[in-house]
Amino acid sequence: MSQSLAGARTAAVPMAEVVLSGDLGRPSRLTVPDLLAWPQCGAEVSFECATSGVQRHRFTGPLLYDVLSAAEPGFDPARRKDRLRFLIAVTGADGHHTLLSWAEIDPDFGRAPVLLAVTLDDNPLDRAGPQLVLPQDRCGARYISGITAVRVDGGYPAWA
Ligand SMILES: Nc1nc2c(c(=O)[nH]1)N[C@H]1C(S)=C(S)[C@@H](COP(=O)(O)O)O[C@H]1N2
Ligand SMILES: [Mo]
Repeated sequence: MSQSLAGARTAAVPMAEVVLSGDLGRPSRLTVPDLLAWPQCGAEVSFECATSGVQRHRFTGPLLYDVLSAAEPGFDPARRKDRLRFLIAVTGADGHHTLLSWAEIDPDFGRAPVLLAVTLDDNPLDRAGPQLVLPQDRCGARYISGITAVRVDGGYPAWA
């Protein structure tokens, strides 16, 4: 096969991208290789699935907190109370989604070491897209795979 044909085949399977949007000074689109730019953490986790029982996996990737902090959320970092209004919505390719509070992953509050995983059991997630890893969760339902969008929203409470 010619070089150009091989290249065309590779290009035909687009690399997954995560759209970072919302109340951010620096919104962006990130591929899994882009996520290697942050310090990588590892997590050996087990979680229970309501339908398939207990699963154990090893994940690596950057902290969600680090990636979102670099995108400059629209709060004053010096004012801790300002951060408490912020929510993080994470969406998978199949539409499965969940919400986290900013405070849940903030080192001044919940300090949950939530990852945007780029490997699952030593396999890269370049094509599938990153997976949300929440070592503190007993249940697997928030381990969203094939993440396509992460939206940060500081509009809560809506009645303020
Ligand atoms: N995108 C996406 N991620 C998902 C789900 C899903 O339906 N869609 N299911 C969740 C649930 S309920 C569990 S238990 C874990 C592990 O699911 P698996 O056994 O299908 O891998 O993935 C989570 N991540
Ligand atoms: Mo599940």
